[in-house]
Amino acid sequence: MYLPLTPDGQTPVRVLTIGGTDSGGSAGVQADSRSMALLGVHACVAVTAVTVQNSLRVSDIHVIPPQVVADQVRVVVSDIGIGAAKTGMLATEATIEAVAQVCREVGIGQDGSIPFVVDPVSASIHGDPLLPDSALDALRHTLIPMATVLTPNLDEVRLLVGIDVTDDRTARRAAEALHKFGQRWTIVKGGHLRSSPFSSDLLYDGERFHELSAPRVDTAHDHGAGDTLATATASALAHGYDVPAAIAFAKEWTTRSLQASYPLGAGHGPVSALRRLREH
Ligand code: PXL
Repeated sequence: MYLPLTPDGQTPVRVLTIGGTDSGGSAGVQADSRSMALLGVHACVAVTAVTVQNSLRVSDIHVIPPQVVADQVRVVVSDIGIGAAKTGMLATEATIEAVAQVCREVGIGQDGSIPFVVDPVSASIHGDPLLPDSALDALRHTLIPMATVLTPNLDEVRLLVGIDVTDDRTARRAAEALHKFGQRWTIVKGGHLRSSPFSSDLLYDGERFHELSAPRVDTAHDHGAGDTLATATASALAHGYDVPAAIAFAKEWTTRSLQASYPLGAGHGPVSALRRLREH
């Protein structure tokens, strides 16, 4: 259930998150860093955008210049070294292109040696856009093909391939359509299919389907759930897990974080990695 912990005084596994901040502390690089800390992983962070956000809405976005995003990635990889990287909110087409370029340069992704989880974040939990539709093509054709794992939710599946997933058959069709972008593994996350008593994620490597199912956790406080799954996957990959094992680990970690979710402000509360502190 847990990733191996590094003894005191030794350098732990490092994972780089490339994404936006959430001033409310529920999603984005804050959620990623918190999950990583509680997984025993050292979080490195390349910020793409600052969101002005609370539990109710995203009211403003300040985009970091793409070159500054790329420089954060470059200096971290060249000095600190990382075992995996993940992306979340990328904010603009220019940032997607800069991230793809620097990742290629430093060996992140399928053509390099560093596993790469691409979470194609397009909107906040409140429905506020975090990526313009005009940037979708850059995501489809520039960044996603570099991914070791692509982790869209059902809204992102609809945006990327225009398929409305309502059952197992349409989930398989979507996985096949998404897989044509060229990434190594595709997951279609079923967590948003609220008509189902299960949260079933479908994994596809171009040949075989694997299904991972967990009982649906009935909570209104699921902010950061997608970030948590992608982060836990990247953290397990950094420890050398293969992709199906990393996703199985991440699914269990996310389910437990959903079970421990808590209210925050007047809107959506976050999933909680903090519950790890009560476990031994
Ligand atoms: O959960 C996806 C996500 C990622 N990154 C940022 C966000 C959100 C959702 O709200 O705000 C910055």
